[in-house]
Amino acid sequence: MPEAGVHLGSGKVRELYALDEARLLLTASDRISTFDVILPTEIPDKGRVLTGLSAFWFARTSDLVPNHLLALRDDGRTLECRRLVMLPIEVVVRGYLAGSGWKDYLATGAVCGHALPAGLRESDRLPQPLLTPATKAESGHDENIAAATAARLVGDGLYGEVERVALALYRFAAAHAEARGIILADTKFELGLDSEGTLVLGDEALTPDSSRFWPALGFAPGGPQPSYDKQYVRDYCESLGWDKTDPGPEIPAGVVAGTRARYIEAFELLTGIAFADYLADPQVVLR
Ligand code: PZK
Repeated sequence: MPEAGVHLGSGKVRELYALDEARLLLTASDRISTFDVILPTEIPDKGRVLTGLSAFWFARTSDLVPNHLLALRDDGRTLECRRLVMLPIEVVVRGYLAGSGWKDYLATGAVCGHALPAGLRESDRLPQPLLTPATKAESGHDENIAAATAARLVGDGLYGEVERVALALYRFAAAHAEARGIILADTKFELGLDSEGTLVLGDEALTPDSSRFWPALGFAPGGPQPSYDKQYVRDYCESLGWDKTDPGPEIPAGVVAGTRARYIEAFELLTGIAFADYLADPQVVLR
C-alpha cells in the first residue's frame, strides 16, 4: 500500500497506518472471523461494505457526536481519520438480551450491574437500552467492568458524556435500522479525545463486525437469533464439526457467495444505496 505510511497495528480483519502526526488510515480487509478465528477464505467486498457503512453512519451522526472521519478513499475500504487519544474503555449498548449479556442475566439476573425484570428470554428486547463498558484487552477478550470502574478510568464527567453519546447513537441507529427491517441488537463504540480534549467517536461504527444485526423478519425471542451477515458461515462451520480452534476451515464458493450477498443486502437496506453505486463512487455514502 504505497500511500499508507507506517503500519501501526493489525486488528483481526483491519490494518491501521500512520499518515502523519495528525492522521491515520484505517483499512478493512475482506477477511472474516467466526467463533473468534480468522478463516482462510475471504468474502469479496466485505471490507468495502463495512467501510461504506461506517462512513454512512459517521456522516449521519456528526450532530450527535463529532467523529474521526476525515475522508473516505476511492478504494472504498480505507478511511482517513483524525488521530485521537483513545479512551482505555469501550462501550457496548445493548437493546436486546444476547451474547455475554444473556449469559450474565442467566447467572445473576442483571447485565453488568443493571438489574432486570425476572423471566426475560434470550434475545428479548430490553425495557431500555443498557450501556456495558469494558476494558480493551490487548489480546483476547474484552472484559466487562462496572460503570463505576469505567468512570474511575476516564473520570466521572467524561464517562457521563460517553454514556449520553453512546445511548444517543444507539437509539438513532436502531430506529433507522428497524424502519428498514434490521434489528440492531447491540453495538460497540470506541471513543477518544482530540487535541482540544473534545470527545470524538472513533474506530468503525455500527457495522456488522462491531454490532449484532438480526433480520427483523422471523425475529423470535426464546433462543439465539441468526446473524444477518455471518449465519451461513457459522452454519457451514457447525456442519463440519470443526473444534473452533485455529486454523479454521476453507469456505466453499456457495457459502462465500451467500455471505457476500447478505453483507451487501445489509448495506443496501441500511443505506438505501445500491452497492454497485458505492463501488462506482464511494463518496455516495457521505451525501
Ligand atoms: C486506534 N485502534 C484500533 C487497531 C485497526 C484498529 N482515530 C484514532 N486515533 C488513534 N488511535 C486509533 C484511532 C482509531 N480508530 C484505533 N487502535 C488505535 C485498531 C489495529 C487495527 F484497524
